Amino acid sequence: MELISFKITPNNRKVEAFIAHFDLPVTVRQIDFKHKEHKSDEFLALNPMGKVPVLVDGDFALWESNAILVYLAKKFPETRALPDDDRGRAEVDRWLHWQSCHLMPFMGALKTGAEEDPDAVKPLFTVLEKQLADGRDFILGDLSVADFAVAAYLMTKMGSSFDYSEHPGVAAWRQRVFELKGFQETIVKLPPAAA
Ligand SMILES: N[C@@H](CCC(=O)N[C@@H](CS)C(=O)NCC(=O)O)C(=O)O
Repeated sequence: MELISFKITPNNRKVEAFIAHFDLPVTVRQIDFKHKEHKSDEFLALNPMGKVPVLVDGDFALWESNAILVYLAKKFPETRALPDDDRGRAEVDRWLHWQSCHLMPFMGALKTGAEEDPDAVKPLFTVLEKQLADGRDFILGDLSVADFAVAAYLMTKMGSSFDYSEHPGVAAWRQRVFELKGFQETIVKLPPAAA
C-alpha cells in the first residue's frame, strides 16, 4: 500500500501520524507539488480532485483523508482505532464529520479572512470540552481515528495560536495526542524565516 501525501498539512498529517503510530505497512511518498504532480494525468486518474492524501491499495485508490483513516483502521483491526459496535462507529463518524464540516471550514474562513475573530472557535471548543469531560483521555474514551482527524487541525500553526485557557480539557487532550508516537514522528520542522 502507498500513501501519496504532503505531510505539512493536517489532512495529510492525520493519516501519516496514524500509519506511524501503529507502524502500518504503508509506504508514504511525498507528492511533488512544485512540479504539479497532483495535476498530472497519472495522478488525476487516482484522484480526480487533484488533491492529497491518496491511498493506493492494489487497484483501489482512495481519497478523502477521513475515509482513508477509517479504511486503514478496518484493514488493520489490531489498531483498535474504530469501534465495531454500531453506536461506537456512529460516534466516530460524528467526530469525523464535525472536523470536516465545522472545525475545518471555520479554520478555512479564518485563513481567508471571511472570519476575523479567532475566538469564534470557542463554541466549537466548548462542544469538544464537554465530550472530553468525565476524565476521558481521548474523544471516545479510547484512542480512535477521531483523535487523529481532529487533533491534526489543532496542531497546525493556526491551531497552536488559539486560546485554550477556557478549555483545559481540550488543551490537555491536544497535548496528550501531540505526545503520541505517530504525531511525534510526523513533526515538520519549517525552515527559519528569512531575515
Ligand atoms: N477533504 C480532503 C481535502 C484534501 C485537500 O484539500 N488536500 C490539499 C492539501 S491539505 C491539497 O491537496 N491541495 C492541493 C490543491 O488543491 O491543488 C481530505 O480531507 O482529504
